[in-house]
Amino acid sequence: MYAQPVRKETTLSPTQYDKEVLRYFYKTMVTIRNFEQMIEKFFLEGEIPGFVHLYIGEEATAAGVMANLSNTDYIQSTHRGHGHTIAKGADLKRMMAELFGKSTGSCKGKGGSMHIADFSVGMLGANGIVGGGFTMAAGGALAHKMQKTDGVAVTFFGDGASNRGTFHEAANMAAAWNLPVIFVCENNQWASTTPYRTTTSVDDIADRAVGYGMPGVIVDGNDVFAVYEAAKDLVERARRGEGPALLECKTYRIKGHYVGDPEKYRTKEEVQKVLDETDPIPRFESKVLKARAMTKKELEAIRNTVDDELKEALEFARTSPVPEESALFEGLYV
Ligand SMILES: Cc1ncc(C[n+]2csc(CCOP(=O)(O)OP(=O)(O)O)c2C)c(N)n1
Repeated sequence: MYAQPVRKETTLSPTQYDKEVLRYFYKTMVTIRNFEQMIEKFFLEGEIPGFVHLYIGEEATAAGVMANLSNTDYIQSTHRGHGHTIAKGADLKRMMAELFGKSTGSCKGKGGSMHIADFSVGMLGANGIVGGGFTMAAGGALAHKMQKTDGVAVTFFGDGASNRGTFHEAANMAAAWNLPVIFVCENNQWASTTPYRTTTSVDDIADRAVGYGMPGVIVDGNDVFAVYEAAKDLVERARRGEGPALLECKTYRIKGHYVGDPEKYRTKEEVQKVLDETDPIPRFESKVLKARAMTKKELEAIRNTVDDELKEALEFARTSPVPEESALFEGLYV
């Protein structure tokens, strides 16, 4: 049996980190932020079709978890999936094209923002159905177990999704079958227009791990170091065959639930306070600079590379063709 969940903080100084990991953290977080700012702009201008949910403010969770995974590990994501997909290493050009609905997109332009998948990097798919991915991740973990690899599967989900039956069914099965799956809850305090505590009985989602006999860990989801170190322990444990775990990352959704959300349910001051105090990107910058683990020049060079890569991705997406009419019924499962 497991006791109550534990709260973990980072125990290492940035200088104890491999430089490549620090670079990955920063590049990933800045890429997600800038990619989404572009998407927001082009969606509002009508160039991107469909519906868009932004991950801005939650970048440290994707970067901290994914730094522990390789292309053969699986992830499964949500309607707010751009960050996970970028952090898992998906090709930016094909991803941008997918959002623009172009035939060169990772799903041939038929998935769009909420249904991006990129199997080449183990990204099994975003999902428009809240709570639709838990059992898929458990299935991915079962495949690893049956194939006797040391691969793991990670499923990301919101605090709202943790109240769906599929969470409980998958958590129970994963524990009963000792599957290498990590349940990562991104508790961003809101489920659409609903504040966390009005629909959820427990203070921490991680409390629920006890009921399924798996370890539960709580971290500051806006501290990429804390997320990385906590996820590392749980991923290594799963690789060793010690079973599933639940990691709750406390974070905050900076943007509206969807692009265009009038946000009548909260004040601008509430959002600004979180941005001023816990935005993961400036926090990372000041921490590595203070510890002299990275220089301003190194950070700037990374930001420039990200700008170049995003410009290239945008150009690729804009100049790609839309799918042919004849491709309309290709790739359908009936
Ligand atoms: C099964 C289902 N019910 C309702 C919805 C509508 N819906 C879309 S996102 C959302 C809120 C999800 O909240 P949470 O899981 O906390 O994720 P967040 O949006 O905060 O990232 C709802 C209710 C849906 N897409 N699927």
